[in-house]
Amino acid sequence: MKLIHISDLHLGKRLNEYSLIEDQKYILNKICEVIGDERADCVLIAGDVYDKAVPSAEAVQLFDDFLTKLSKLKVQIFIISGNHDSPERLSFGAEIMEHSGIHISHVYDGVVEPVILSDEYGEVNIYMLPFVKPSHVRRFFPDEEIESYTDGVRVAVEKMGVKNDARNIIVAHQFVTGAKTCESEEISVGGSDNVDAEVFKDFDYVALGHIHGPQRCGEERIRYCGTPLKYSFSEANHKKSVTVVDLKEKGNVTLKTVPLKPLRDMKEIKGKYEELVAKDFYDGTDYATDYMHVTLTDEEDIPDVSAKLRAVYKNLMKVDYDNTRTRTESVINGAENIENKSPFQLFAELYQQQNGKDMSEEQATFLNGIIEKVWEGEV
Ligand SMILES: [Mn+2]
Repeated sequence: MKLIHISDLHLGKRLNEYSLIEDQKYILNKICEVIGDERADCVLIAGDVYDKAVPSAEAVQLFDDFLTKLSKLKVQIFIISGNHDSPERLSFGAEIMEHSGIHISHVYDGVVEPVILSDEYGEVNIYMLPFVKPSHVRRFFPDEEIESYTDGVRVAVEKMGVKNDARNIIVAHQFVTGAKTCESEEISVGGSDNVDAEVFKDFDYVALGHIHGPQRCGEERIRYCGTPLKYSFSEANHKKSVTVVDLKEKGNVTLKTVPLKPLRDMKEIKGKYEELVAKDFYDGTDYATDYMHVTLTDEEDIPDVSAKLRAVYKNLMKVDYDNTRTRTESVINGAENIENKSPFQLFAELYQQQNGKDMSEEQATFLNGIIEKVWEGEV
C-alpha cells in the first residue's frame, strides 16, 4: 500500500501582507501530480489544513477543489484537524463524505475508531487523532492521571485498543519531543506541549503534522513531512517535499521524499544597495518572482528604499539593515546597564550609533566642557 503524507497546508495564509493563495493552488496541483505519478492508494493530511479556525472563502474553495481532484484520483483521503483548524468546522459533512473515501477526524470525544483498509498483505488500520490538549482527553477519562501532553496522547492512544499483530498507522498533530522547530509554527513557550515519541510505539507509521521542517523523530517510522511551502524566512533553506510511504507486510515500511518546487521561492540576500540593484547581480529570473528578504549593509539609510528595491525585486517582503547602527542597537538593547555609565559615555555611544564612528578628539573635548558646565550649574 502506498501512502502520501502531507500536512500544514495553512490554506489562506497571508505573509507580510501577501496572499499566498496562488502559491498554494500551484503547490496543491503539484501534489496531485505526485499522487498520480506514484499511483498512491491513500493521502494522509496531518492537520492545519487551514491557517485560521474561520478560514477565508477562497481558502475553503481551494480545499474543496483539492478534495475534488483527489477523489477523482481514486485515493482514500484521511484528514485530521490541527491546532490552527476548528475541529467542528473541518468535520462538516464528514459522514456524507465518508462514502466518497474522504475520512475526516471528528471532534475528539474519547473514541477513535480506525478506518480499516486492506491490500495483498492483509488489513491496515488507520487511526485519526485530531490535535488534542491534555484537557480534551481528561474530560472523557477523569480517572486517568493526565497532567502533560504526553499523558494526554498516551491515554488517547491506549483507549484506541491498537492490536499489535495488525499493521497500524496513526495520523496526528502534536509536537514530538526533540523535533526541530522554526518561526511559523506557534509552539508554546517553554515547550510544555511536547509529547514523548514512546506513546506511538504500537504504530508502523506515524504521520505527523505541526512542525514545518520535514524530519524524522528518532526512528524513520515517526515523521513530520513538513509544510508544502515555506511559511517564514527562517525556512529559506528548507527543502520542501511530500513523503511517500510504501507499506508492505508488518514491519516493512520504506519511505522516500519527492521534492516540491514552488511557484515563487523565498530567498534572503544581503549586501550593499548598489550591489543588490546592479544589473550584473540581478539574473532576471528568480529575483523577479521570488519572495525576498533583503538585508542592506549600507551605513546610511536609503530614502524610500522599499519602492526602489521593488523595481528589481517585485515581491519584496522584508527589508532591514545590518550595519554599525543596528548592531549597536542590539548591544544596547542587551544586558548593558545604563545607570553605571557616565553622561559622557552615554553620549559617546549615541554619537557612535548614529554616525557609525567615534567622536573626534576635538568633539570629545567640547562635549566634556559642556557636561562640566551643566553639572556645575546644577550644583
Ligand atoms: Mn502548522
